[in-house]
Amino acid sequence: MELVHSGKVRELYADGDDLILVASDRVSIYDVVLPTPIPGKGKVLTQLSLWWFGQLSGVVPNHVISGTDVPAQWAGRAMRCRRLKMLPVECIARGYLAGLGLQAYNETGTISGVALPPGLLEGSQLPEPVFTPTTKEAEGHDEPMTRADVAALVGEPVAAELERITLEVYRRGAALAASRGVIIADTKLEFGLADDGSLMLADEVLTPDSSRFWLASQWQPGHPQHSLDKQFVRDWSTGIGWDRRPPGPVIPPDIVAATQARYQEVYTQLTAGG
Ligand code: PZK
Repeated sequence: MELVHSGKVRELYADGDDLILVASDRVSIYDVVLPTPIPGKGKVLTQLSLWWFGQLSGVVPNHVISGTDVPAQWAGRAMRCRRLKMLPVECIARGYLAGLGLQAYNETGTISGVALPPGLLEGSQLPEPVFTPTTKEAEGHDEPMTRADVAALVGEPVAAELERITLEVYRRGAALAASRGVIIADTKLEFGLADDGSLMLADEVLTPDSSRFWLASQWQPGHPQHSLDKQFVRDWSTGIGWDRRPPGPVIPPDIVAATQARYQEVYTQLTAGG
């Protein structure tokens, strides 16, 4: 199969008219891919995405053709997808203050043009989720976009739909996760257009690689929050004095095992029961 894109932790292959999106077991922290894989991570994230696509199918159609009709070597960690014309916008919804949203708030009191109340802390919940689109940069970091920037790229009607659907996906996902003890602080979505012009949700959805997942029972605004999935790796890498510059350190077996178990728990906690 022809490799069409290779990301930090995933690959995209062409299979005739379809694409095969393959999630690896690679893990990235502080933007650096570590040399040690987390066995099962690719499967967990793929199965979680497939589950969310199903949960959200009433909100927005998606690019998934099949989670099972994929080459055997990637069984469980690949999705067969429709090839879309991808829109050049990272559609982000934020419900809590972290990362670039926190930085914008501290500098301006606003996020993507939305004025926020004073006195919010790192990790605070926002009064309402905010749509904070960014560019997709091939190199370097994505840049914030205004609604006008998005409209200039995709047209006003599509821009309005992107905002509405992104916020709706976030609200539904965050509400479901909250009912199971997990805070989804923010999430990044990607959309594309099908041949008939219809808007579809693409890529992965509401995974810990595309979103910030926090354990509700440990949430404490005023400090950086513990990431539900990668915290053992982050804490260990800090503890050994890694300076966050590549190459990343080899992860010892006990940290691999704890992180592997954590990914399985996140999947079970979100998807189990009704
Ligand atoms: C597409 N990416 C990002 C993902 C990578 C890169 N359905 C689609 N149609 C056309 N293009 C894409 C998709 C999807 N999803 C996604 N780039 C293009 C990406 C995974 C690995 F290397």
